[in-house]
Amino acid sequence: MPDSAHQPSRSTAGATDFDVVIVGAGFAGMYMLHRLRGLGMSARVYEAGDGVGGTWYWNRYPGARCDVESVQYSYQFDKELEQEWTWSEKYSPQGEILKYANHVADRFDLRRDIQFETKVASTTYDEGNGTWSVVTDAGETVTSGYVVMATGCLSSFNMPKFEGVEDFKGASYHTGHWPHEGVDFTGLRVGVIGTGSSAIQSIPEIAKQAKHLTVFQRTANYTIPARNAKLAEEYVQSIKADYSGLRERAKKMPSGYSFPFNAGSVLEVPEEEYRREYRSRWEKGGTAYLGAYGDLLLKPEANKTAANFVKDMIRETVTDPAVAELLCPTNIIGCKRLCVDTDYYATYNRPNVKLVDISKAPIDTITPEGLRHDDIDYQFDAIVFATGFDAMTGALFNIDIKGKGGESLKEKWTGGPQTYLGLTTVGFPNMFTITGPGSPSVLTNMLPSIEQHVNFIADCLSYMREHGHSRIEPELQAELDWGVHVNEVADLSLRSTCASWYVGANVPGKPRVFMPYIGGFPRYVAECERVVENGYQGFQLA
Ligand code: NA7
Repeated sequence: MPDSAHQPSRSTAGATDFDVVIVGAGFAGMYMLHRLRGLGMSARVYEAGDGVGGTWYWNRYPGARCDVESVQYSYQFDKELEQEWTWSEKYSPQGEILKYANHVADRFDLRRDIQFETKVASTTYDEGNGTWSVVTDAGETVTSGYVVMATGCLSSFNMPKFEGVEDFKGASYHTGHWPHEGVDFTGLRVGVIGTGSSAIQSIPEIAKQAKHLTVFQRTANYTIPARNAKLAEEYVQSIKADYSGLRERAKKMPSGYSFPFNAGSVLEVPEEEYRREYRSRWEKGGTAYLGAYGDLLLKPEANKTAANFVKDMIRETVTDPAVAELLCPTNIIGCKRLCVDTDYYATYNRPNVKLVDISKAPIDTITPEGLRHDDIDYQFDAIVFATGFDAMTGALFNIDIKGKGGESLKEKWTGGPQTYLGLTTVGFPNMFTITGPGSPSVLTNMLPSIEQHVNFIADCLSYMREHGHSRIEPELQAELDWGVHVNEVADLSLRSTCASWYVGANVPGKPRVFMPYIGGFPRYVAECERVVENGYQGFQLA
């Protein structure tokens, strides 16, 4: 039952419990709430966790940190907030980002409108009233004029169906759902399944504690050293002295993230020169490695130059040549999301770490003592599943969302997500998705993308109120055209060509569709602005 602090207050419109229900209290849900309050609208946020922070609340595995530099992975809507908060490291650790989220929640007094430890089970659109009915897992039902899905892109963790998993006698963990009290692996035999970003960040930390660590790798991944460091006081001051300049430079980048980017072609540069450039970026660290040349994600032969340099670095770092070869990825660099690490490859030089190739044969079964692969039995005290997320649509499908005519979102998107601007979908009036599929989202710095979406939604609701509208739904043609455009730009990039979570390949049965919009942040923002200037072109307002 809901506690009394959360009894519904009347909405400003009077016909529903709230003007808006927001699902999720991560960075998207928190800022959405703040903007709605500014408009004098009533809102309730439902959050499954017992605190704010979203992905940073759940992903507490050892070594978890952001792969975007901290000074840019932050809100920019409030200049005082920007000045008063000081990041301590180049790439902030999970704990510091969570602290920041809590600071924001306190500073803007957000908690009083957030109902924690409550999942939304279903939302149903009532065509007669033009309202949404939202039912929680506690059985509470509230009505609202609008629903905003701030459910996150990487929030529904992916647990593949391994046979025998329930029989394992040791402890098992998923990186995306880590115990809050932390895990001490000291003296334990540990198995890690997966070698994506979460594994690449946690493996060096787990290896330091464990008696022995075995890593099961299906696909080798590219990772660039983070070169993480404490931020010098002078550097922080220089950023704060011109924060708006930094934000403006970032907004002009396709990724919404400011870093040194060279638009030229690597294919016109002598080998000696481009290798010098790759080395310099490898030494500086981070995903800016891929900003070395403009055609790295467009032409396979260009991509190879950057990929080969990383493979050379792997061979230089890892002392056992056979292990080094196993760690060398065979696919396009940057096709799967490029990872950023601290001592990942060097960890395989430790005597207590073993790499097992499972690319040719999958894990047979989890056993009570560990797991079996290729007729070999491995014994573990703990298994870590670093198997990623049901990205972008998983969290939405965990809610039974029903629109006009009782159509479910899951059914509508059986063949892949269909959206207008990644914000709305036909048949689901007055429902918005923050950083939904079909928007730049995971291909960009999430914080500015979240803010841009929240501002779009808040401005739209304000416009509707001013013009006496209470219903918004995209036009079918606008949605179809947007889908064609999203696919067209995806086809131009090498990023759409491999089995990544961008295309849903990591979840068996998920349709293979490149979900985020790869046309770049500036182009996307310009498109949203054009839509607004033309009186919300492509939307039906009633
Ligand atoms: P990822 O990047 O999706 O990585 C998941 C890893 O788990 C990856 O190596 C997968 O191999 C592996 N995996 C998944 N299913 C299986 C099964 N059934 N058997 C063996 N191995 C499996 O998730 P992360 O959490 O690391 O990172 C997600 C994002 O979070 C990251 O991109 C950053 O943006 C932050 P595969 O590659 O599919 O062969």
